[in-house]
Amino acid sequence: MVKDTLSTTSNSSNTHPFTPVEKDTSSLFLQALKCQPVERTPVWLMRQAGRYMPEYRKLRSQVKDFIVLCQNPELACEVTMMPLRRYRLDAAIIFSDILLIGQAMGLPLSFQEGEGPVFAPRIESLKQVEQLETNEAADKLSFVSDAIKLVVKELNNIPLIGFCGSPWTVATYMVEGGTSKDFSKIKTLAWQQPETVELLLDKLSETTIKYLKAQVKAGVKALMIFDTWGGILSDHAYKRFSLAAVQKIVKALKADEATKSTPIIFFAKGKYTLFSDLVALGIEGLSIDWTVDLGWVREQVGQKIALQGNLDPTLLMATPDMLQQEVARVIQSHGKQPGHIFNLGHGILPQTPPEQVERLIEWVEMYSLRT
Ligand code: 1CP
Repeated sequence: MVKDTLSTTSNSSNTHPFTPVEKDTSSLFLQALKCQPVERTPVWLMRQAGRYMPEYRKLRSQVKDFIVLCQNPELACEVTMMPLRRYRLDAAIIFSDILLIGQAMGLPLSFQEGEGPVFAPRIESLKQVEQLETNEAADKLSFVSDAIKLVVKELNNIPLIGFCGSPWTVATYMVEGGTSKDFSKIKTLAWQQPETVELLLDKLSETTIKYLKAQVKAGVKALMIFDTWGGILSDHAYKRFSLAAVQKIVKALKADEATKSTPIIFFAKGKYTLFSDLVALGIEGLSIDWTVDLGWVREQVGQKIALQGNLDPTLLMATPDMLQQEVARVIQSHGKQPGHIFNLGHGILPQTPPEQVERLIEWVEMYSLRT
């Protein structure tokens, strides 16, 4: 039924058959990221390896400590591959976490059952920030490079995405001590001692640049910067505390021969008032949450930057009919021009039924518009 109502614009299988067996689709993700025409919309999902998968839960019941899982290249490779074995996805993302960098810089991190990440002690003073390590910190994350090398061998041409958190987003966890509801600790520190927060952001930026360069050297084909919590700041504060650090990272990567051609996707969750600044970063893609219409975003950003997104992750708990309609709506909202990578507007939720992911991927293929 959904298909009928949309048949004038949908790329239904009888008009443009997609035959994965005959065609090499390995570079669809990178082509779309370069805003080149593609025969169908590529798809991958934020947090595609995670607790919604029975095989992941089984491994997690054996390896109780999440950090141990990330630090073991063989296990991290195995988890990265789990969704690729189950679904026909167009990209993989290395299994790791944005917070490990804080630990590498010397702030003890743990992940507690039901509680999420915990930094203890949390950052409260300039002195603590001064003591954070930057010289060797990126080297302490070499297990991520080792895992990348293993995954690249297994992936067979499917592009692997490397990632980091934005310095601001990582700093929120280091100052709050973990997940926060109102971010009052980091905001208070920023208003009372902006130089302390800025030093922390500088140190995180410096380490992140080295860390991302190492990921590219190890074999990732694209990079993603997650700024999950930039949206809690006013535009003015965002430019100072989040955007400036991301700018520094992008500038350093684009100035280096070894990394300048690796495309970068930026997830500035909930920050849709500063599109011209986001585009001016000189990145290749923007990841968009579900609160805005992709077609509207496309009008704001022009044709030269790819858009990734933006299905509400809770729609994976909807009825199949509703999910189907919404997949079609997202694709049609972006429209026929090149540069759309289908994804969720945020990470997949642990309660997601795995068979809904299978349906989603099938429907992305069915409703894809040839660009
Ligand atoms: O098994 C478990 O209990 C751990 C759950 C888990 C997983 C699967 C955590 C703890 N991290 C991860 C992996 C992860 N984290 C990936 C892997 C690759 C993939 O996408 O498959 C990525 C890209 C992240 C990124 C990440 N971690 C972000 C940015 C994206 C986002 O979702 O907003 C953030 C904010 C984190 C912090 C973090 N790590 C883990 C949790 C539960 C959280 C979020 C805590 C919070 O809600 O504040």
